[in-house]
Amino acid sequence: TRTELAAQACVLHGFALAFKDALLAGIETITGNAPFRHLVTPGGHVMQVAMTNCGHFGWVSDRRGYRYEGHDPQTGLPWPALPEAFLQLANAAAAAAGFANYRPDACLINRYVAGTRLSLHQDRDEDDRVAPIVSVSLGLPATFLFGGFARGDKTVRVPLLHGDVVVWGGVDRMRFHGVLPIQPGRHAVLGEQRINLTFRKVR
Ligand code: MD3
Ligand code: FE
Repeated sequence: TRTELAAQACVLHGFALAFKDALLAGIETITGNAPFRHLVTPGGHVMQVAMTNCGHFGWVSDRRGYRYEGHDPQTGLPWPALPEAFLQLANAAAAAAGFANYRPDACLINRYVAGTRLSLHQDRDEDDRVAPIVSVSLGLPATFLFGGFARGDKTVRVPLLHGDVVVWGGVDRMRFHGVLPIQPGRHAVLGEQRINLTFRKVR
């Protein structure tokens, strides 16, 4: 089933469940080579969410700013490749949401533990501001905040469960969004964490 959030944004409930073994194996390989780390914002704050990346580009933040980099600054190595199963999932989810021929070149992997939140923001570091972002939720549940085009616009709360996929593109691509603090709990497969993958077209 699916929930429409806006003209070009929807939740595909459970869409990633068919891919979960490949997702978990991929995350193991990726984080073995590019470990989760807490980035520092340009303002000097340590981010609550731990992050890593795979694909041609990875999102990084430091005192100099936010940007995409071809190499992991922590190891000097290229980011791990996007596994084929990740690309197939992202492409199939985008197609189901009405975006044909989606070919992401980056995947940001976020890890949340109990109490971790992600404050309201826009994703504006990608050159392509229209191509969809495909988001895959794994592990502990989350409440996603879906806003408008100005920070102060009303937000709606969207519950996201293990296996849910959200697709946002076109006119809804630049909406403000965030994640409320994760409630303590244990997921049967992922344990005491939530992992979110966001596929992006950067260049
Ligand atoms: C709506 N991640 O990594 S994914 C992020 O659950 C991020 O980890 C959240 O926001 C997470 O930047 C939310 C869903 C998402 C991603 C991008 C969007 C929603 C979006 C871009 C525009 C509108
Ligand atoms: Fe975001």
